[in-house]
Amino acid sequence: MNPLKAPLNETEIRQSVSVVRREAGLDASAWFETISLDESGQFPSQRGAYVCCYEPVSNRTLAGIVLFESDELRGWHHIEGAQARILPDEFEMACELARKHEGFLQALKKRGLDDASKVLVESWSAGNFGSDEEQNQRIAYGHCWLMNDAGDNPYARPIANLHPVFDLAAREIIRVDDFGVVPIPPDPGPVRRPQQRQDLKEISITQPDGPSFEVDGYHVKWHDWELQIGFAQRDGLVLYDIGFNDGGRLRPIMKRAAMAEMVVPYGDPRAANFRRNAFDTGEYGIGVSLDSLTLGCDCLGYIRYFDIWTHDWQGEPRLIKNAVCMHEEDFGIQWKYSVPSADQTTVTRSRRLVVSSIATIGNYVYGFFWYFYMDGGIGVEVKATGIPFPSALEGGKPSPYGRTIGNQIESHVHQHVFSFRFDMALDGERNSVSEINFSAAPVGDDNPHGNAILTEETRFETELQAQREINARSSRYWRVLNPTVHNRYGDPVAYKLLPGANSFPFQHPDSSMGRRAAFMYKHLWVTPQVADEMYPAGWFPNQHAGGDGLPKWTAADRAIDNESIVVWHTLNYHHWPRPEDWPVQPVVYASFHWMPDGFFDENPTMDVPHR
Ligand SMILES: [Cu+2]
Repeated sequence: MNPLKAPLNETEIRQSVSVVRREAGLDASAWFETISLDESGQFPSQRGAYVCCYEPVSNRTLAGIVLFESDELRGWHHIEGAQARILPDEFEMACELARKHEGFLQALKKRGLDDASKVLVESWSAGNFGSDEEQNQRIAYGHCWLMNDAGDNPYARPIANLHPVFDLAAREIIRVDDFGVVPIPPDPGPVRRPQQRQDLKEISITQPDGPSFEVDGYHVKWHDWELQIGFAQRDGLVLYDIGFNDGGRLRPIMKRAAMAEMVVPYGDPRAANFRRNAFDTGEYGIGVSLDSLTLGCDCLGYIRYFDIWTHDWQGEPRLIKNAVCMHEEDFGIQWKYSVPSADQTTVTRSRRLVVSSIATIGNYVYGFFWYFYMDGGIGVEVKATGIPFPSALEGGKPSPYGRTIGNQIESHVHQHVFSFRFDMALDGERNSVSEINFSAAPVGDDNPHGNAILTEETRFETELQAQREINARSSRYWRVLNPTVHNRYGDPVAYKLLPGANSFPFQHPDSSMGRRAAFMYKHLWVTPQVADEMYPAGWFPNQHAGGDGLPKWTAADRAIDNESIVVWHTLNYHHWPRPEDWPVQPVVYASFHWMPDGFFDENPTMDVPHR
């Protein structure tokens, strides 16, 4: 195990808090947005924590690095114009504020609601639409629901058009936006049902000889794969030093892989609904939202769990037991060939190593699944479930932007846009990226039968060339290659990034949302490895006006050919909700795949036991 990349432990979180409280000169009201492993690269041989604090009295966000061995604070500074993420503790605080606010209680009364304790108020990030309050205050927009008595679906009964607006720093409601009473949908939308079918027989997965992986701390060896499991408060699950043991030689593939940002823009322009644009990573944080997983429910089989330490806003450490799940799965056949004339069939089974974690953020639940296959493939899959954001029908009909999915309930068109970040290290530090496109050759002397298919590979030299979109028409994919290491056939060794089902954004690029999430307009970005270029919409998207992150960094059009590079892939799941998504959504999948593409000299699974 590389101890420098292990997640922070309880002692280190406590030490980070005490050093910052001692050294930073913060007001007593200041709280801790992030205490996470330092990955700045400034102190490569020491363990440290990146610490970010918010100070309400001055509306300032500040950050620096705590070094554990020397017990000191380095580089502490105010980040001009930055607004810290919204923490779960602030959600609770805001809900309590609303339940006691006279104007809000009156707005509830207008809707026939007398008991505010049954109303859930969530304080969503406000975005940045140019109002003064967004520039000078820490703002959140409330969304409200009447909770059901069973307590299993707080979102079933939306209270439409009612939005308390919070100043989270002052801990007060600055006004209550009320766009008019809409009847509250009547059904409590229970998720847990008294009648459950009895005809499903148990599936039991056993590994009598134990699993095929070995674990040393956070370091994992499985089949020919090696990797180290890591964690960041913001990214959640991080994978380090992914490599493949090829005939006794460990060949590096990626130095770091993680989901770096996700944003969910909604397509309803009315009332305050245009503000629904959650950056779940940058505005709330995936790591702090991870579930504690349960054997037999979240994960089935022979499971190795990893616990993770996170913290609350006072910096008090909080253990997420079983935050990361790892197991092996049988995955059907690996390969098969039959020779009927010889009555001979050869077949091998495929299996994969699964590393996953699940985050619950408000109404939605996201599973992040990483698959390592024996053939050298790496699968990345998001499983989205939970409760689609509901709104109440006005006048008995859905709006042009939504669809009826429940009794008096519509849900609006939206997208879940993920940005995955990969520090590449294919057989060494310096890599390049190319794009492959296929086309039909013109009919002519070289193509008399009109069947010829042309293959064109274009290698990117600089960042602006490498901002690319998917194209099913040309069967487009991208290759990461090492131009100085060659396979048996003399070609540079490479992995292909094969897009899966994907989509394009519909927000206008010059809209507030378009500027703030500009990364979503390209499915591929390639940048040089720079330690603090971690998040594609910048480090502080909350209330940010936009333009930060990938568009800002890549404007310099830096060289990326035969350099240390980062590959970013945008995965866009377009969601037009269905009645079948209600009251809780069956898992939907969004995924893509890395495949060796001349990295090996032949099928790397020829040694897998066959029959
Ligand atoms: Cu959705």
